[in-house]
Amino acid sequence: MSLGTKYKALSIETLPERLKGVDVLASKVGADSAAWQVQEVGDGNLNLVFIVTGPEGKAVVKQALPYVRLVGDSWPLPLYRAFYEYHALTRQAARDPGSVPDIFYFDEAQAVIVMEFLSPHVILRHKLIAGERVDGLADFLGKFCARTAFRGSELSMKSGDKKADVGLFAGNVDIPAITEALVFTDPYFTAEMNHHTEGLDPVVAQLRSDVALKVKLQQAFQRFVSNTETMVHGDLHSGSIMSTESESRVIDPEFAQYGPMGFDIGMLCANFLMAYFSQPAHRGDDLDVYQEWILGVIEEVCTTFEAEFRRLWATERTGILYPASLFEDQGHDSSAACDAVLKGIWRDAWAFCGIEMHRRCLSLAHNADFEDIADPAVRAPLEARNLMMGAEMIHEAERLVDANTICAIARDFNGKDVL
Ligand code: SR1
Ligand code: MG
Repeated sequence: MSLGTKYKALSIETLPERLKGVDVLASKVGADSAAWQVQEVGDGNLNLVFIVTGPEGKAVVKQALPYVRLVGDSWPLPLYRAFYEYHALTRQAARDPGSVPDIFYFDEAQAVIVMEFLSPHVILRHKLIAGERVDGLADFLGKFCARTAFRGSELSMKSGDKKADVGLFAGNVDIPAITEALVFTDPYFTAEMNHHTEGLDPVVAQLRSDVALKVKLQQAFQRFVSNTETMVHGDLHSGSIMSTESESRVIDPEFAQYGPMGFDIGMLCANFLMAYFSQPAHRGDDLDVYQEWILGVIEEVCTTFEAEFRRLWATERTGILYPASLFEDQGHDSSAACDAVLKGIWRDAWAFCGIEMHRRCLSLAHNADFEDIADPAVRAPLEARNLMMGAEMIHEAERLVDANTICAIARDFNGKDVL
């Protein structure tokens, strides 16, 4: 059933009437739409998100707005992002089964996706601010990043399928353009929508005058826009993950595009590092223990990623790249080739990581880890540690060996007065 060809934003009041004919939704929550209760819970920067509760259950209805919610209708944004989100979700579900919510229905004209209501999951970022732990988190995320990276590339896919998919996602222009501006460009000059905590000016001036840094980060940017080796989630931060005490899912892939394999894991590690640096403002006696738990998650995400990537390399290398015909079939070990591919992934990942650490403090769309710290005098020195470590990540990306080293650098900055 179609909801009509002319787009109209849903509201709490209109949703039951407009979606009552969507059989799959009725089957999840109950057919009597008059009994549905609707809450709007979207707390992201872009979309409407409704929870529909009926006599038989709950479902989530997500609808794109024709503008950036965070800014308002002065910043129009195409509805087609729901189309890419839907297609990204179906690919992630195939590449890492169970990693994303079940999708029940998609209406392209209305930019509406109806999906599974996850319960008792909450946004991971809120858990990290509250000092909560999630069992199995690192294993889940490391495998998600490795499986989606590997299985979305020509290490695994048929070349024709991969090319068709790159073509499909190439239509997603305006959403990656947000990343191109807000992540890779705006932090490094006085762009219009930028803001940063008072007191950070000396650090910001230092970063913006560091020409070698700008060269490195623009090289990473060049790889981001030019290298279409796999389908990336494109916005994998702790607000795009929902967790219980022991189960997690990845949500919100509307920024999906074909890009470098190291992008998602780099962004993800950046968000754990920002959680780490913000903790002194959120914790009491358990500060050290909880910060070490976060670093443990980073290390395990990375070791799990490597192990899973190597497992897939050994068992699922069915694409045109590094074929067995050139290696194993000739009696040649391909592990040196796998090492080289991983080395490139980590080089990219650490640079993207440092850039994400910068953008969340310097351009539009900061994160709650720092923003929830009400007192700028407390927030600024913590953000300064994060910013300076970000710069080191970008400068040193090619030389950083492993997550152990990253965590050692984080501990070092965590004990420094940078301002
Ligand atoms: C204008 S959108 C700002 C940010 O929100 C999204 O979640 C992405 O992170 C984007 O960069
Ligand atoms: Mg999002």
